[in-house]
Amino acid sequence: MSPRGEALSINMNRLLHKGKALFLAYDQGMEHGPRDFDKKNVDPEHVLNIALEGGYTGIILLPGVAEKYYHGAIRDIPLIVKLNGKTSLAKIDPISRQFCSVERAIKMGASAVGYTIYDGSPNEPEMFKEFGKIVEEAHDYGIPVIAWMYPRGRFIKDDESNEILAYSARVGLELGADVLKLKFNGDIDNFKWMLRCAGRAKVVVAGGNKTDPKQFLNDVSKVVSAGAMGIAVGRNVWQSDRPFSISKALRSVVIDGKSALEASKFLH
Ligand code: FBP
Repeated sequence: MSPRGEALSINMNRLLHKGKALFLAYDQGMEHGPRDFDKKNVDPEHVLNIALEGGYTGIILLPGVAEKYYHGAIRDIPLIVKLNGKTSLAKIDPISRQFCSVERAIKMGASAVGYTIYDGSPNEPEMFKEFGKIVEEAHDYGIPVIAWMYPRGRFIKDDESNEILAYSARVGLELGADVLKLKFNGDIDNFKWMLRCAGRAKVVVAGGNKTDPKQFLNDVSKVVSAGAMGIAVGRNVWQSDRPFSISKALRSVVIDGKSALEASKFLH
């Protein structure tokens, strides 16, 4: 129900092109710090321009950058505001608290909101509670919620094991997320099982550290063919020497359904 009482459906279409998602993530300045940046990509305008020229279907920002930079032509790209975040400085049990409301994100122009959940952390209950409230509020406004499902903490021995990844997929569904951002560990059969566990929640795959572009395209092609709705990528694009070329290649795989081999022509 909306704040006025009428039922609203969740509008995901604004974030998709041909039913697929190509999201550019740029929240690493808080999560990892400026060590991820060089003189070019430290400037949000540069990365927002990659998102615009590269034909991304969504840009993921924290509220500070969104408020100061999501203006003008860039507003053609749907905005996804991350409502929580943490630095890599505090060596405590993983927890990421909300510091932006759904309402504030909507005022910035958000078409969706995002939230990281460290499932398995001793602080999991706090994040679950906060996330539940976010889902309720966002759905009142008819916008989707994306959950970064990142199992982490002293009880998680291997955050990329098949079992833990599939567990995260199910937890995200149970918590009410519309889209789950999950990692791919290279085991495509397990990835298909993760999709089954995610049920009607859609899945986008996280990028990770910058890697060989051809290998990255291969992985993207595999997960999209298996049924992922798309990807949410950051460093593999804006840390690249040729961010526009890799963007074209990713778009042709994710949106146009081309093979990794066909798409690799954009890399030359
Ligand atoms: P990348 O493609 O650069 O890995 O970005 C995806 C992302 O989920 C970001 O949204 C977030 O800042 C980062 O990864 C979190 O990474 P970590 O695994 O270090 O927590």
